[in-house]
Amino acid sequence: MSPRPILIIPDTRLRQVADPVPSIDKEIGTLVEDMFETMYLAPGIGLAAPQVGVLKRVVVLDVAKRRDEEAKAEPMAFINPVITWASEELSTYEEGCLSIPEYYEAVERPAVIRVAYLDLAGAAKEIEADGILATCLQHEIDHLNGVLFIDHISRLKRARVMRKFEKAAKSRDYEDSRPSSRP
Ligand code: GNR
Ligand code: NI
Repeated sequence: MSPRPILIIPDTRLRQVADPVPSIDKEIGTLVEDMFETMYLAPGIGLAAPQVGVLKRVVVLDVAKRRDEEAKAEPMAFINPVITWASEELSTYEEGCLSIPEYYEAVERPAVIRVAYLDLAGAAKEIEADGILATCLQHEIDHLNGVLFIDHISRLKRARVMRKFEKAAKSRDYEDSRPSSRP
C-alpha cells in the first residue's frame, strides 16, 4: 500500500471518460487502498481514480474530518457510482480540487442526490446524500466523466486558471529538458 502521484491539469488523462469496473478483484482492492492513502496524505476529502492516472470508475471519500480535525476517519469507497436522482433545490459550496492546487471557487449543484454504487464487497447499494457529501460525490463523479469543477464556473475564470496551469506545465517541461538539470 502506497500513495500515488496526483495528476495536475492540463494532464489529458483528467479529461478522459473512465471505464466501468467489471469485477471487484485484488487489483481494485489495492487501487482503493492506495487512493485512501493518497487522499489522506494530500490531504483531501475525496479522490477519483483518474486523478492517479487510473481510468476506472472508482471514488473514495471521507468528509468526516472537514470541520473537525479530531473526528474519526469515515472512509467510503464507491465503485461504478451513478446519480439516480437529484433535487431541484441547489446549494453552493466553495470547491477545490487536488488536480488544480490552491484554486477555489463557488460552484452551485443539486443540494441532495441519490447515488447507486457497488461497495468493496461487490454489493449493490444506494445512498441519499446532502451537504458536503452531496457536493463531493458530484465533484468525484464528474471526474469519472472527464469533468472538472472549473467547467461549472465562468468561461473567463476557467480560461484564466487553465492558462496559469498550462504555463506552469510548460516551464516544468522546459526545466526537465535542460542538460544542467540532469544529475
Ligand atoms: O479535497 C477536496 N475538497 C473539496 C472541497 C469542496 C468540494 C469538493 C472537494 S473534493 C477535493 C479533493 C478532490 O480533488 N477530489 O476530486
Ligand atoms: Ni477533484
